Amino acid sequence: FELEQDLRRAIDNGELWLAFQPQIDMRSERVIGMETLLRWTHPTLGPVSPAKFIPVAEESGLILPIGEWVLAEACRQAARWNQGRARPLRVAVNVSAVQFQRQNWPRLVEKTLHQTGLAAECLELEVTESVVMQHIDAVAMRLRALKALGVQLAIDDFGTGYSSLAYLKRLPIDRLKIDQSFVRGLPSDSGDMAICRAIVGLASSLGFSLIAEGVETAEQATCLFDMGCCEAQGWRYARAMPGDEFLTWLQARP
Ligand code: G
Ligand code: G
Ligand code: MN
Ligand code: NA
Repeated sequence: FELEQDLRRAIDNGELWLAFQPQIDMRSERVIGMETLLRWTHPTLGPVSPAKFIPVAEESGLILPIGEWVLAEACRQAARWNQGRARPLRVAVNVSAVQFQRQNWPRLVEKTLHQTGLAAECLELEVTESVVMQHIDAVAMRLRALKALGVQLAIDDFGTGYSSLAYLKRLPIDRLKIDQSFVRGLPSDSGDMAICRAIVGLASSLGFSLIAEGVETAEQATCLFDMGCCEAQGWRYARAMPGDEFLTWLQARP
């Protein structure tokens, strides 16, 4: 409860901030975008892990105002970074089940794109399998409304939930994010190899793009690339960084 009280004040106090983790096209080694990751620096506790405060935010409903702020701030930053860029960056934002169920996301996204000037195709929303596999008809309708705005849709932590494949292929999903738990054991763990191959095969036959998360080593990157997964994010390339650091990092690349 104390954490909840503190979180309530965190937005106004400017204690929440965004970190951006680069996403890389492994073929060209170019940066193609970034995932937005929420951070909280508590005045006395210091950094509080999202694994700890996101559940508190979801249970208390605070994730709704916080999530609106994240979306607006991420779009605002991305729109600024994209000014004058030949290849605009894509910014990915995490949307939890509570947010998706309790807010009109198509309307919120439309408003935010309008206010920030970010091109719709430069915004990607990450939802989890649990979001898309609950209240299937209502969710499908919302996803189609979002897709109609021109944004991109990704399924986060893919492979850790319970997706109905028959249903998945009917949803307007652009990209699957291979969960980092399956990337960890590449290439030595035969189970992880099999799972990653299966996800790549599924994406290829159903027409989804792919990105692998948690890529830490050159071996993991090569392995994924050879399987047919061309995009990656992870410590092999860069950690999540505050906006100004991200921009410096970006400008230092060829
Ligand atoms: O970087 P990492 O420890 O920061 O992220 C932990 C988890 O918190 C991730 O699984 C991610 O999905 C979630 N998360 C990070 N930022 C946000 C956010 O802005 N909104 C929501 N709903 N979840 C987030
Ligand atoms: O949205 P999601 O739950 O997938 O958030 C990604 C999480 O993974 C964040 O907590 C982020 O800090 C973490 N992360 C990003 N890259 C790496 C990596 O290469 N290795 C590990 N172990 N964690 C990572
Ligand atoms: Mn994510
Ligand atoms: Na993830």
